[in-house]
Amino acid sequence: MDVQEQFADYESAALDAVRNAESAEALEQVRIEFLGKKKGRLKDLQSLLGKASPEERPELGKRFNEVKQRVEQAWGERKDGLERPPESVEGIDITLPGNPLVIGTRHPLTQTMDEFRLIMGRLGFAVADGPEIEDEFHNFEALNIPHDHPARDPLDNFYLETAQRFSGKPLLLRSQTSTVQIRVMEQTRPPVRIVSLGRVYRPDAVDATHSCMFHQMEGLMVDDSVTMADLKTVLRLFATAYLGDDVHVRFRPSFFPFTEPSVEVDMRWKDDWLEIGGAGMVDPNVLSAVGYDPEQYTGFAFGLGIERFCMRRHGIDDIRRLFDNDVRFLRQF
Ligand code: FA5
Repeated sequence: MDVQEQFADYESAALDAVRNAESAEALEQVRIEFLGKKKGRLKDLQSLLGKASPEERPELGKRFNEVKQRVEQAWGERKDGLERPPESVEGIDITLPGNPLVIGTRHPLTQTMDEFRLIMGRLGFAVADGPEIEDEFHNFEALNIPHDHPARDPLDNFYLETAQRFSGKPLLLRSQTSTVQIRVMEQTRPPVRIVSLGRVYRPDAVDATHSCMFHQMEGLMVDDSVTMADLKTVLRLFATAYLGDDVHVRFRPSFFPFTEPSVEVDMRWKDDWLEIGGAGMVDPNVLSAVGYDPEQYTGFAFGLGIERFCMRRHGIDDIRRLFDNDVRFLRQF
């Protein structure tokens, strides 16, 4: 075999070995055998150069370098290929998109409340919070609900006997978010413009439209000259923002101890009237209880049932579906 043939033989054997190496270890063995610096087949090839005549040497040197370069390049490419993740694992094409990860969705009531906060924020109302465990002052007295009022009947409220033993005064789960009106006014001076959204508790008989735990959005605005027209405007803007332009808001005379005059608020949407809450002008006694001068300030307040809105918007026919926590139902929202 002449020198040229030996070069060709080396090159084809090296390229075959590189192609057939199935692992990094096998490829390293190929490197030692074909490209090793101290011994191995490249070294043998190099020694042929030394034996060549001075005339042949430049041509052979060039050929040697070309062959060496091609083998090194093939080796480098094979190394990259082995390090790259395979595109197919046991018949599975791992470059295809996988099944989407099923993550949870926000509860429809949470979505409704987030949207309410946003709408009321655009109308200039800040968000306030209050505790769900309340004392009688904030749940009743400051709201002008006297001691002998039927709303304070233990049978109509969830009183907490154990908590009372520790605190030394009667405590209960708040029955309305109107408690937050008092807590906010105790701590701020007018102008006041807040909403408060949260859970309230009543031992009501549970049916398709009533739950013993539900959510309300309280609204309160107090300033120099707040009127009933402001109240209706805010409620109409709110209702149309949530449901759409064809919403009508209607007031019916009513009674709440903490507002005077008081109204029931109804809303008509898609030809159906729906009672959504109570409202009215803040009673002067309430303003006095928190140290506001009723001669100087007026205000309106409202309390809306959040479930009713959410059910109407999404066509949910039974309030209990919101609390069953059946993911097949909740996943739809
Ligand atoms: C009140 O709770 C007053 N605090 C509202 C208010 C606030 C009046 C400020 C004046 C000024 P009422 O008890 O009507 O009012 O409840 C308000 C709304 O809560 C109802 O219209 C209804 O939408 C909802 N609601 C009442 N009870 C339940 C219940 N058991 N389950 C679900 N939603 C209820």
